[in-house]
Amino acid sequence: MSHANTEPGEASDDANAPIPAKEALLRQLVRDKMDVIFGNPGTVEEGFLAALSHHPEIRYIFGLQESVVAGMADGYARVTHRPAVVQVHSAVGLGNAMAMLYQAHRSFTPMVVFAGEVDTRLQAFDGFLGGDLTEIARPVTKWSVRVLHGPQLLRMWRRAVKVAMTPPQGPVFLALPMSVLDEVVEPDVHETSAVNWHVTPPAAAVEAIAKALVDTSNPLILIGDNVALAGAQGEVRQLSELVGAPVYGVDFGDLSASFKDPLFLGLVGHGFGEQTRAITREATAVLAVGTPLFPELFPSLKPYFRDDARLFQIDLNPWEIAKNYAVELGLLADPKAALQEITQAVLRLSTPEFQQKARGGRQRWSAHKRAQRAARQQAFDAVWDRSPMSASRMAEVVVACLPGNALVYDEAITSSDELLHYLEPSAADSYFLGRGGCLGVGWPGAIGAKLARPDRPVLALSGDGSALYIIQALWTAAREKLDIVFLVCNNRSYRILKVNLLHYWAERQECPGPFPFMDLTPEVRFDKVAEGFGVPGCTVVDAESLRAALESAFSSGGPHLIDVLIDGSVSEEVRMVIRSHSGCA
Ligand SMILES: Cc1ncc(C[n+]2csc(CCOP(=O)(O)OP(=O)(O)O)c2C)c(N)n1
Ligand SMILES: [Mg+2]
Repeated sequence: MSHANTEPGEASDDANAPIPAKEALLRQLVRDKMDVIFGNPGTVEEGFLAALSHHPEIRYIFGLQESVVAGMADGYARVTHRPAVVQVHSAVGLGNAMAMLYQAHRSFTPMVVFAGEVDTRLQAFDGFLGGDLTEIARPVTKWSVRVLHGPQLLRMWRRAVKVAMTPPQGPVFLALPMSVLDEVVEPDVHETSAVNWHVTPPAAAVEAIAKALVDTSNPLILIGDNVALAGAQGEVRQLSELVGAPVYGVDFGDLSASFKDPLFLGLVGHGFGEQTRAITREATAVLAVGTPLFPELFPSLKPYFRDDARLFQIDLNPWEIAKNYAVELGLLADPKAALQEITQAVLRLSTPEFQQKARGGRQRWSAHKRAQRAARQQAFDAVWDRSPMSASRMAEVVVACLPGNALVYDEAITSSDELLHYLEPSAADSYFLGRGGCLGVGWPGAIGAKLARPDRPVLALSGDGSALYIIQALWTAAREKLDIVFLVCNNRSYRILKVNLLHYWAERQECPGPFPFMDLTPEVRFDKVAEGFGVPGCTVVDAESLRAALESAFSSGGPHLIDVLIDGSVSEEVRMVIRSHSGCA
């Protein structure tokens, strides 16, 4: 059957009968089970979208702004561990998506992004919406290309998928001129090949790392998102317990360890290197797995490690190995396979002295964790009855009301520590932290997560400031009737910027002054905004009404927004700065 006799979307008898390239691309998506497209349409994509409308097996998730679109794709890819497909509109749609693509690129989320553009014959006119799309996308993608020939579309598409999925994973971009999409081609659809990256390290390297961990007095394990990618949470716990080493999350957005593990001591944070040094500088041997060292905004210029510390780094990303710090051994290997091998080697090398030392480590660090938790609980108890309610009181109620199999997306910013204290997320793929530095990823990310796991209740927490970067994401949740509870941790400010400015003043021995541009006044009525987008909303001011709102939202289905008014003061931090500097009045 020739394509002239075949309706769009209708299967031809002959799989290779000529069809428009856009139709071939849709078949390729179905072949690879990449059957969700996140997008926002424009004129130059309309031909593709008209063809898509004949493919009910592919779902188009409509976002009202490209930042929302790319954010939803990010969440979807993080939960499915597969590449998400993103369609944006020419230079302007790509421009709107840039911040989300930046964060996806920095945090290694696999996505295939494409934009339409005019017919190649018209590009020389440099007309309306013209622009060099591939140059715009290049810095925030692993690979950025324009397809110029219809018959080559699927070859380049499949390569794009492979590049996005091969560690270090990340977004890729294709510019697809209308003339290329309309060209009639022999489709040649076949499954996209994947690179198997489960590479076992060489035995000698394994032996050397194991021996160092056995010989050393004070080991430390640092982990990041490539541990979660490899599914190596259990291997981290096993090795840390075997050698008695504390574990800290460094570049930690996915759940690379259970917060309930007795030796997992939390996250080092991505702000200040000095805080990280307090953790790293005592270690005599450091094993970093699947994480950059260090991704902080303000790295320390002083050494993070003792002069005689032995540093080992295992990652799937060669760029990150020995990027900033000399390593005794850097291993390009699958974290899961490497940790399994190292554990076996440690068991072989184990002696009674080593076992005693490891037992000492386990006792010391699990006691340290218990003491840390107790101190935090004490601090939370001290502000328990505060009005507006404290972030910790809010977190306690939220966690108590959370359905057992819930998936939590956390962009709670300065309320996140409180949430983590009560939640102690444990199961892989049950907790996702906003990453990559771009605010607003939380709510679209939760929508993507819900689409990936429709069977699980989803809670999306966001700071009030963060939510306002992508507030129209609520419309997509209403349109798709998604059971998501959107919770605003509303302190009516960019509170973290106040805390960071206090650090800045303290470092420079300056007295605190007024905070510039950090209060969100006039107040935003999130409940009314949500209702405008078709999402029932309410505002709560105390723990009891929060509990009632959560119970009702989780039991009634569809999206709900709960705006929780919490304490946004930073008076304790101000007092700390004043105490550290005697010159303040
Ligand atoms: C797209 C983007 N714009 C601006 C910033 C700078 N920024 C970092 S944190 C922050 C404030 C976050 O406020 P909110 O979400 O209310 O959380 P809170 O600090 O109050 O807990 C801002 C504006 C950013 N990281 N990303
Ligand atoms: Mg805030």
